[in-house]
Amino acid sequence: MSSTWSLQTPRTMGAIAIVQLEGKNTLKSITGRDNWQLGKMRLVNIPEVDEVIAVQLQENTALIMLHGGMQVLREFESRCTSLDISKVDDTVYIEASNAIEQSILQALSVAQSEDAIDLLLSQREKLQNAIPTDEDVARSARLDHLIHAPKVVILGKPNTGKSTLMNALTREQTSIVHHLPGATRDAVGARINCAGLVVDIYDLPGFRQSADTIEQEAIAIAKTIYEESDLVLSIADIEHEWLAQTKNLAILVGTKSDLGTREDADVHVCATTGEGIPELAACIRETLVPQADVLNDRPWFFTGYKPTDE
Ligand SMILES: Nc1nc2c(ncn2[C@@H]2O[C@H](COP(=O)(O)OP(=O)(O)OP(=O)(O)O)[C@@H](O)[C@H]2O)c(=O)[nH]1
Ligand SMILES: [Mg+2]
Repeated sequence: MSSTWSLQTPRTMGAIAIVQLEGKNTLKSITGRDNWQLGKMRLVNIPEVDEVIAVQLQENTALIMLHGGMQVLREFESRCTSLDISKVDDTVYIEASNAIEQSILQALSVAQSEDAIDLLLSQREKLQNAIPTDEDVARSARLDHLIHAPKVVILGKPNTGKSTLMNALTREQTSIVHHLPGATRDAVGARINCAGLVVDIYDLPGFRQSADTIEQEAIAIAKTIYEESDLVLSIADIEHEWLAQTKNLAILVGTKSDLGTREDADVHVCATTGEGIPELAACIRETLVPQADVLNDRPWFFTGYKPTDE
């Protein structure tokens, strides 16, 4: 078995950094100490790296707790490289008894929406020897939005109230609002909770012809975000028409409902008073992750799922 290490804590400044070591004698080779008793913590000095707390958890698995500074981590990393201990990105969960449990624990560690937790925990038995149908694949892709925050873009003609809507959804002054069209120059993004579903929402500048090269550049970036989006909130008020768009998952949002409502909108909002905002949030959630999918008894073949090796 080869020697590997993986970082268990985020790769950023912190009080401690926890590293998991795999492989026979990996802890011995990195600390230079022998006779590790299973489960017994020791304070050891790794020369020119750090004074660390280390524990051998199982015959082939150990943990090292370093101080969490970036320089310490860099020193540790180069020490591992010089000892031929390679870095792996996937955490090995010693409590997992098979590949399915391993992938469930991995997904739990990155899941963004709370609803993912119970659903992932209920997949252990369901996934045993399960073979996905086409319908399972489609439903599983929708449920994956509970793990990885989907991208939602607000798209519409200038001055239709996109930024005001963005601020109502984020409950903060995230975007500049102005009575003159063209107020939003750059795409503005924020992570929000939409009726239990965590999404990344982007307020895009109104796509329009402009002689200003900087504005054209900003619109080009916004178009890329639009292309990558999972859902479009297509915006129009009573004065402006919908912007032509080609995404098949879209909600038609009629804004400025205090000034009049559009017959052809799916949802009506008045972002200045907050009217219709909870309904829009519920609609976003239901469109991306329908409740029927959450309640469905079939297995969820989430991204990263590995069939059991038993
Ligand atoms: N009456 C009313 N006015 C609104 C509402 N929402 C936005 N407005 C006004 O509409 C104008 C444009 O609002 P913005 O949110 O800046 O519009 P936008 O679509 O982001 O505009 P650009 O960034 O220029 O494309 C501002 O004067 C807002 O105060 C609303 O619900 N009711
Ligand atoms: Mg704007």
